[in-house]
Amino acid sequence: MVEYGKLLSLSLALMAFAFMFVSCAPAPDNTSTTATSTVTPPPTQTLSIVPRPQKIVDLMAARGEQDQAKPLLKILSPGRDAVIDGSTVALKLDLSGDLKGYMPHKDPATGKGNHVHVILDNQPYEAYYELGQPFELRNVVAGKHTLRVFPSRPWHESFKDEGAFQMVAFTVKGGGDASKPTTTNSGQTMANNNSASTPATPREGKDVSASTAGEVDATKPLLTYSRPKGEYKGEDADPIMIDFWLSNAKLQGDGGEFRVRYIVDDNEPRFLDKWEPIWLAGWLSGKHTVRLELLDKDGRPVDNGGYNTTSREITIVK
Ligand SMILES: [Cu+2]
Repeated sequence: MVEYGKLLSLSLALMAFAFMFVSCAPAPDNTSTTATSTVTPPPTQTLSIVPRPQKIVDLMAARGEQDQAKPLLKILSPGRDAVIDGSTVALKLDLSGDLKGYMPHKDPATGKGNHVHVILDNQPYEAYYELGQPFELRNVVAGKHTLRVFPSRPWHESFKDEGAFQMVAFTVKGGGDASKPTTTNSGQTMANNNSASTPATPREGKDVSASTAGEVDATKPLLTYSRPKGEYKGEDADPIMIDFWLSNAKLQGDGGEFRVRYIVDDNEPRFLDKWEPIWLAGWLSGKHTVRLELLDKDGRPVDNGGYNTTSREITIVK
């Protein structure tokens, strides 16, 4: 009897254990099956190319001839292969050429205007408005860097004439703190409050992310990503322009052999065979990635220091 009692309590314990296990295990399966069958699938984004928006067409008409300008940009500072002590790099540009009234300047009322796109290494560009004042790149880390510049319009479309684009390589000694995070998008114009050398007038400038140059060859085909970047809100959120600069490469639709491939999120790749901006409509609110790549005639990516394949995350707020 004693033996039987032991056996009984053991089997009761085993049954209790088994019951606990059974009652816990299947639960997640059941709930997930129920959930997937009732949730509406997320809407898919279908982008299409649309004409240049009418408000930009109207703006161009109001600007007179300046969109036919042939601006020439020169980088006065930093000099070619300059070695700079410290983490602040002052950029000075000279703008000449057939300007037809084109001049960078931010309208204080609208916060918009012609400006120059300034690209350190392969980071997103910064806007430079008042060329009479140097533009400071702050917190630049030690090492080799490249700067690329080209003139742009208030809606961020670049001028594409020969001589509009310039690139220079330079080296920073000392440099900024690589562990410091990227500064906020709190505005393009910031007074330098943290040193005794605070200029009397606020200077344009920006803290930059930590990066160094790619092994880029200025004589080889080079795709410079310009737009889109950052956040797009309200009426600016649809359509959105894709724009880039091409050096030493002609696209197939322009009589050359190269193509530009763009990929939005994980959609199928699409191709650009003419060097001109496109406007894409149909964006959904949220974060998206836009990737631009330069391809050779066989459809293979053309490497140039890693700059010819660039992805940016953008945010659409509708
Ligand atoms: Cu711009």
